[in-house]
Amino acid sequence: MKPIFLLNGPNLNLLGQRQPEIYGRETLADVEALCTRLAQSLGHELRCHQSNHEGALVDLIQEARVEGSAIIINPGAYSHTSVAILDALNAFDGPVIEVHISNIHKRETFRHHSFVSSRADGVIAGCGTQGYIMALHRLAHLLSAK
Ligand code: CA2
Repeated sequence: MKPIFLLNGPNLNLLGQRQPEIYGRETLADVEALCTRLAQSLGHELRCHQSNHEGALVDLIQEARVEGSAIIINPGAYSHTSVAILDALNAFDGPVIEVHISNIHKRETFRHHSFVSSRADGVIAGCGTQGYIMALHRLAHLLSAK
């Protein structure tokens, strides 16, 4: 079975360092370590990446196209702007779950629309970093049904 890719977009490297009232107190390293352990217990390998650069995220999605079984992606602010990330995801054949730590629908209007949601097989928002855990459980289920 190919690995699941966990991709995080711009500024998510700052998790746990600022704005804990919105994004919680866990660091990205905490989240990645927890998800890696959970993935293993579900019988999957996890590959974690974070980038602040749109093109680098497109490259990672293209890598997942060849080497990955599924994608969990929090595209950060690129969710609301990036047709390039949407196009890259549209070229990926496996299941995609979009995660937002905060409830983007409860925030500023410009955060209400995500280009990625039109491709995602599932969208989790407002569940904190637990959303990544939920996404992994969902993917394990979808991949086992294949
Ligand atoms: O709620 C989410 O997960 C977001 O994808 C986070 C993005 C935001 O632009 C989206 O609208 C919703 C921002 C990530 C910024 O992350 C930080 C974490 C800690 C401190 C500062 C920024």
